[in-house]
Amino acid sequence: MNKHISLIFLAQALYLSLSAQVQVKQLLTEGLKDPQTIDNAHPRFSWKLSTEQKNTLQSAYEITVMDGKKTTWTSGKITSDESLHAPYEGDALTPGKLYSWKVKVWDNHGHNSASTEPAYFRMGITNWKAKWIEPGYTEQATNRPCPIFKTSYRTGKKVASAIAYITSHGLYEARINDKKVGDGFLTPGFTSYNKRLQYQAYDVTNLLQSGDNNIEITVGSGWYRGTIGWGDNKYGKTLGVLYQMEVTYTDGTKETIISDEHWKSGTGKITYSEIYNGEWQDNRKETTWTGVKVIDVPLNNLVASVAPPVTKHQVFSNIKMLKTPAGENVIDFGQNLSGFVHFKASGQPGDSIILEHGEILDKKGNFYNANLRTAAAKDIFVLSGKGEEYFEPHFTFHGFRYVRVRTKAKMTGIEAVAIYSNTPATGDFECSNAMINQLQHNIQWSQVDNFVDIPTDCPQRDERLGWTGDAQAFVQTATFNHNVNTFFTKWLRDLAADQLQNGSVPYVIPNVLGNDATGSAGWGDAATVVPWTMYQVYSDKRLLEQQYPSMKGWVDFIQLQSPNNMWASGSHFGDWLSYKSENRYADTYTYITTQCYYALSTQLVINAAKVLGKQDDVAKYSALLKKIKDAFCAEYVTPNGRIMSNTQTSYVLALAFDMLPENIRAMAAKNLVDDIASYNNHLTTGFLGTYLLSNTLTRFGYTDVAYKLLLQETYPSWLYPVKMGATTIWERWDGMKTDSTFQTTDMNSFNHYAYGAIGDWMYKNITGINMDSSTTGFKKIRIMPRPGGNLTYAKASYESGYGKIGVDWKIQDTKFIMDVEIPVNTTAEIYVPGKEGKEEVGSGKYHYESTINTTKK
Ligand code: RAM
Repeated sequence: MNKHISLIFLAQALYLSLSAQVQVKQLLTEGLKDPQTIDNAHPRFSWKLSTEQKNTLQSAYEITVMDGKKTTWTSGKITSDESLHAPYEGDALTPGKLYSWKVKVWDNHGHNSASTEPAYFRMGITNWKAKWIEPGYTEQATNRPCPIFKTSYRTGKKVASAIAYITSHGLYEARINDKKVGDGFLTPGFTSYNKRLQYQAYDVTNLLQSGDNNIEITVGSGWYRGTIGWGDNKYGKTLGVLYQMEVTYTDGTKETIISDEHWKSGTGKITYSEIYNGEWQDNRKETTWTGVKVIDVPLNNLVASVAPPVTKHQVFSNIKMLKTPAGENVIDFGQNLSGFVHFKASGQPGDSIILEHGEILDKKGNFYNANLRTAAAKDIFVLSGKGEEYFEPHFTFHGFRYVRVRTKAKMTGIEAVAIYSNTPATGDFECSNAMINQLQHNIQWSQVDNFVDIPTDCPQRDERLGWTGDAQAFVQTATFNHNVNTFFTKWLRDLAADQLQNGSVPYVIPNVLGNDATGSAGWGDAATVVPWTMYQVYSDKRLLEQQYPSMKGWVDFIQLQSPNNMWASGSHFGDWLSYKSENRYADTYTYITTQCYYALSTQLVINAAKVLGKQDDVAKYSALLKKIKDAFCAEYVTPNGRIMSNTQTSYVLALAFDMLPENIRAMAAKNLVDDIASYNNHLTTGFLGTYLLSNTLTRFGYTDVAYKLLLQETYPSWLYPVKMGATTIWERWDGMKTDSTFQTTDMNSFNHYAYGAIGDWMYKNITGINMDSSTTGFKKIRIMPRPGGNLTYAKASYESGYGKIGVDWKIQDTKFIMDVEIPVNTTAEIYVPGKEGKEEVGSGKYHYESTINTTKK
């Protein structure tokens, strides 16, 4: 062997051994990368493994937590294949302290490796010294301008580290030396403020300088006192801030800067800002400063943030300028999004720029915003006239694709910016049908547009509330598209906080609609469905445990409403917005929906009780569940599986929640399919039936019918809005009719994720990404594609807690060709269409070919 060849050999051997070498990456603490506010005494650590070597499983791990160079705790070598949520089990961690951690793993091939980059986490604080401050001036009665609070802090020493802890009554934006602190918007977020007010922590070391430092915090009315849920001042009348900055100097000395009586307050350029109505800025305004009012508010509602903040995402700069038939200037950004428009402008002092936001053009092509109801969604900017000025709103967001502009000023650099919760994207889906791809695009967009700190129904009109029914219907799909574990952890804490004493769950969370707006079947069940989904998808057992009293509380509430085990009282939204025409309507009797959800939530409490080892509850709720189902069948079901109302939703709920005895399920499924056929292959389901419909059809052997519904292009169907040019999911199947007129102005959102819940079926069935239900977190994967609908290819990837699951199949003549990727530290069973049985595999990449029957169905 000559020298050259032997070098190549050596390099190859090195490559092989390196790529076979297991590596540890993506270290997360409580589901976040390097979080700054850990509120749990036992933070949990997760990591992913990577290696080119097939069939790799973790066999052991060792976590080490460090405080600087000092080891705080080490787990020791633990024999385990678990790489999600390993808890810290050392001594108490110090509030405010930054810790680092690393992990060493061993695999089943005898390799081991340690993480190369340490991960960090900082504990939240409990020792608040800061004082709540409010404006020292008397506020205007209406159109209240945004208060600004400021202080200046002087130091001659070199700063080694500075951490700012901030929260507010209202929404805050903090600036240090005129630089924005952090990249979050709408902070401190929307929670049930009186019970849980989040604070954020920021490492501001790099924003400080020696000498004078200006700290300035502007506060907007936001959800706290702005109009929300058809009223204002829901949480308080006056805005305020709480600021505490812990500074450590290079000489080791420390200083704490706090909000107190020495701060100043005033109003500035933001003369008005409201979430529904928009923001007004007047660049001619100067601030006159006065003192502040220190108020005595208990700090016991302060909690650390656990979810990612709302941040800026896609920027739309490729815009279309329209002159509408009405002669107005309208910008088309091409996508219905949540966020705002920013731009530069120059003109005369006092020139104004008025931007109004709308989702859709009317039949004639004119700007339309009547469906926003009372939400003005109007930003007004007034120029100082001094050179080029930049505008961007601070404390509002709009749901829009079109913007009507009125101005004399010259505008440049006009862009729309999408803002939403920074939940990591995890899923992608694509297939050979362009309309289905647009549907997937619309689902993805309606998800992010409505994940603006809380899961909302819609982002545009005077609503934007955390509707529980919408969230529970969509949550499973949401988990495919993004990692929403921490997002829902935050929201579930508010759900539990706002749950009534008797266990009833509000229609919306945070509850801004009052204690009478509670207790609807299919809505309140968010209390059980969401934590159970988080447990299944993310293996989040701690969350399940924390939510367990809330889950049980909801079922116990229902039980109180249900003499003889029948929930047949109260007012409920039922199968909201189901199909209605002049001659036919698909109304499902309300108390069929109540009884089915009573069973579902009871079942989920039983499931949770099993996981948590609560045997007494398992027995108790299992006995109850049997009675609920018996009562349902006695009252609503005939011996041959016909269910009262005879609607698609009545069958779907009964089948999906296992309400019927085994022997009549097939007959009930047949009735469902007959009903679909009687509508000429159209669905008629509303919010409750739709998200379960296709999965139920597949479960009972009717995937072909599910495909017919998916491919249906006429109303009511998923593709009808796509055909009408939708870029997001509509609230109603016929938000815009075939003649381009609108269904109604009253309640007609063009950006509502609820019907987007078909996404779950697409990932699970078209591409076949499933989990073996005996495991959680996709530890054991099941790949089971069900090609159909004349699709010639489909591919999806899903970033699970262990890593990427990928499926990519195509059909060539009678050949089915599929590539599959299974992440390290998981196993999978693969079902290949056209092949008998399944194949059990470990991690790695696999290629399959088979022959299938492609006769068109
Ligand atoms: C509407 C909302 C929401 C729905 C409720 C019942 O106001 O848009 O989607 O859950 O009604």
